[in-house]
Amino acid sequence: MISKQLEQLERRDCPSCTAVQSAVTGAVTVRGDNAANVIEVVDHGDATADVSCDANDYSFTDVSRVTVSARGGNDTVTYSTDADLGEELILKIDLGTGNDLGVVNLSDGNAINAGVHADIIAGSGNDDVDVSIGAITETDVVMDIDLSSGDDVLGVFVDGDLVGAVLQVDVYGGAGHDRVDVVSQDATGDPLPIGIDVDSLIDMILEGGFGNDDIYFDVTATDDSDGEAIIDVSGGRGNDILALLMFNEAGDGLPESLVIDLLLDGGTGFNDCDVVGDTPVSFC
Ligand SMILES: [Ca+2]
Ligand SMILES: [Ca+2]
Repeated sequence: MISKQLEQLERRDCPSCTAVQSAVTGAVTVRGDNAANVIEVVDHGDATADVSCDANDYSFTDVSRVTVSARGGNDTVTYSTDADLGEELILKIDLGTGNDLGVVNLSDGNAINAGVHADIIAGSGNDDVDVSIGAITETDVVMDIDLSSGDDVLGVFVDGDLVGAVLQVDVYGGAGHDRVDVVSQDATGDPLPIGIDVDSLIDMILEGGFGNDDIYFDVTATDDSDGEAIIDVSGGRGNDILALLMFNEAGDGLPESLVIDLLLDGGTGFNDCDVVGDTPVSFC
């Protein structure tokens, strides 16, 4: 009994949440343990980043990519920029098992001026994921979000204009009763029209997967938006509550000059669907 207690104390003294960088590739790997970890990465936008992982602090330069693996336990992982993003960001966050909180904040007034490719995997457990996306200029932002099993909650908040930009977000709810919100809003939560210029595309596939899911897409485009929007909301199996609301600035119809390709598909089960104007619906 005594030896077991000692062992546990020893283990607690060892740094169990660590970050390392490959001298060869510049890749940073942050690795939690099977307890609840608090992991915070602050990206300064110029391929430098500060990482704190429980009690351990690190600073990295010439970062080529960041991989965060939180593993077991109810973890909190935050990745945020504190300046305009000027260097490519390749990010993978795996929240692992447990009921985790994952936050990716590429906004707060900071612009995205370099490419982003982010994979977020919530793993099993009831997870909460928040993604904020600011103005995107002359680059592509591509995100894959896999909520996996459990009753998960995802918010994707867009609060900046797209200029010569692609914003592609694919969401898969997996099993469980998932709630997904994709909204254009300002910092106070009020609806915010976003510009989608002629060289820009917003492309989203939001799939609920198994279980009874709530998926709510509510984005307002400025009336001078003349780019393209391709949005698919798909409930999958189960009884789903779905909304595909692409609004003009007045909030009374579809944006007129935007090229739109929208589809709301309820899938099997009893579904409740809400759309704007003549947005196509099936299985609702
Ligand atoms: Ca952990
Ligand atoms: Ca999880």
